[in-house]
Amino acid sequence: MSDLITIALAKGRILKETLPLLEQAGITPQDDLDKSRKLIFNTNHANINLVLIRSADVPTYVQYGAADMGIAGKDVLLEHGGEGLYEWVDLHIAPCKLMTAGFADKPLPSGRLKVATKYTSITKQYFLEQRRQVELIKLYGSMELAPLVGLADMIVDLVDTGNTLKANGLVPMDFIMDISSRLIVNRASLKMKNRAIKQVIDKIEQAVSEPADDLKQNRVLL
Ligand code: PRT
Ligand code: MG
Repeated sequence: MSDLITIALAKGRILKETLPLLEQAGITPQDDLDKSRKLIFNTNHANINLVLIRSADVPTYVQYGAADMGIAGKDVLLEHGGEGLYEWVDLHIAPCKLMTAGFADKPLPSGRLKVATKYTSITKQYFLEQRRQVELIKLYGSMELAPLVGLADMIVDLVDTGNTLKANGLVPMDFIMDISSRLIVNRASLKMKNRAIKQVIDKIEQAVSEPADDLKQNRVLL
């Protein structure tokens, strides 16, 4: 019998794009992941289970082998650090850009910039490379509010359509990096359950390279 493989999936916006990809890979959950309150799901494959967790927790589950593989945003992976796991393939789903943003018409202070973000690790690295002294203010969401209430001069956040910034009177400024979701694999699982893991990876890689028509529309193809 094949080894049991657990795949960690992120709730929220990544899930919407993950489900058609899994479907295309021939992996079908037995319940409706969007509606169910369950956290562990069986699939049409007796040896493949899914767990549904917060996006930021996906690398942690995979790092410790509680899940053999997972799907998470590059932003989340960079913040996590990537210990104990391989970043296997770019799935090209949930694409967006990490950017700095602020007021269009307000000059930035000449001294230390106050930058609010959820992405403190990437942001610290970015401003280090820019040789710019900044004070980082860690937030867990709604970064756009910070400049409006004087908490920060600037934010670093993900931008997709730009509508959220616009709705709050802010503009995107400097591009930091492109972000998309990646398939990650636990290092020990890859060794111990090599055959079963490789089978799942192959299915997913094939789905990525041969997307169904309805998938293509949602994806940035390189
Ligand atoms: O929201 P919650 O705290 O519950 O969890 P989460 O933020 O971790 O999950 P979720 O569902 O928001 O998904 C986050 C993941 O989706 C990120 O880690 C990215 O890899 C990916 N992703 C892709 C995005 C966006 N696009 C995106 N636009 N995550 C967040 N946003 C937010 C952004 O932070 C900003 O508030 O959407 C807003 C900007 O969107 P536009 O279209 O208005 O520019
Ligand atoms: Mg969110």
